[in-house]
Amino acid sequence: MYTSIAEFIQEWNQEASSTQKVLDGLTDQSLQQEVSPEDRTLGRIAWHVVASTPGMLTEFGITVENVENGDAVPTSAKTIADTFRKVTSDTIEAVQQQWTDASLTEMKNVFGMEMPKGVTLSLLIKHIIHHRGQMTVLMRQAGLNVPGVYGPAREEWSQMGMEAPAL
Ligand code: NI
Repeated sequence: MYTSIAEFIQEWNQEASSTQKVLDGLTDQSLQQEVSPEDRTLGRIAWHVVASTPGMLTEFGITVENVENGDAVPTSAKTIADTFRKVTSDTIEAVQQQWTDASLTEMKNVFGMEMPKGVTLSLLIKHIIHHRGQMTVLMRQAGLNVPGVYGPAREEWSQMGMEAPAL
């Protein structure tokens, strides 16, 4: 749970920028990549990350612009990545303008559960991290380069002139 808006913004900036790198690495064709015909495609997961962020903020009681056509996955990877850039800055602006450090301890019913507002912001970030992990696996399956998230990705070791650790 966050106890200050500044703490949230700092973590949001880090996680949004890693997520942006993943989204910027997608190609139009890769959006069709799927783990099975019954599961979300890479494009649908990517668009879910983008569109669900203002959706969750709205559930938390924050006024923010929704993503247009949130149900229809764009065919352009660039549209998805560019929309996330806007969602990222809208999120920072809305939280900074509408909540204060003191409001983070207020309780709020979110998705049927009572929780402090400072916890809702943790959920927002955890949700993105969860789906970002799924996206990097589908990116491997699609044959794309994967950007490092919490450490170098396989291809980044060789760019540094080093071998990736065995495990
Ligand atoms: Ni989700």
